[in-house]
Amino acid sequence: MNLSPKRFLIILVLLSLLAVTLAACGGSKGPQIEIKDPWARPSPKMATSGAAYMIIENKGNEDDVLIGVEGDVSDAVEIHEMTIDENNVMRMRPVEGQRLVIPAKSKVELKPGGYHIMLIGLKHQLKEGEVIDLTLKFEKSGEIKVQAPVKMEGGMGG
Ligand SMILES: [Cu+2]
Repeated sequence: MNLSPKRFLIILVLLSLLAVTLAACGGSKGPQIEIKDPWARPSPKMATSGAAYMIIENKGNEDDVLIGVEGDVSDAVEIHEMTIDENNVMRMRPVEGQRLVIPAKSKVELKPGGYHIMLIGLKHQLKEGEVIDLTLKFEKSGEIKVQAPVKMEGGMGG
């Protein structure tokens, strides 16, 4: 193959264009977390704990992990999941290692009967109409603040 200086220059230009394109794609790499429909359940009068729910969507091309939640409505906040034991009894337990993986191009739904954010040691009763502040901590995306209105289940469609 005869590589004239002109051809060589064209190839060089094409290669550098390719490099620029790849770099641009690289910029959008990583997780891209979006929180949808956060809400918390009203707590019964004497209840010492409450629960909050939401949909955590990851539109990026890399997994992320929810590694903790902070809030000031309770003494502690834990990531929990509901499971059904051998006697068909529903139980909840803290998610192992407090690590909830949010896979790339996917979403994890926190909902009654499944994953939830447990508000342990409520400082006051959660009443409908109130809005609670939570800070979600992700391994790669960092902290994301969420405002969860307190409302009855299924209070809002969609
Ligand atoms: Cu729980």
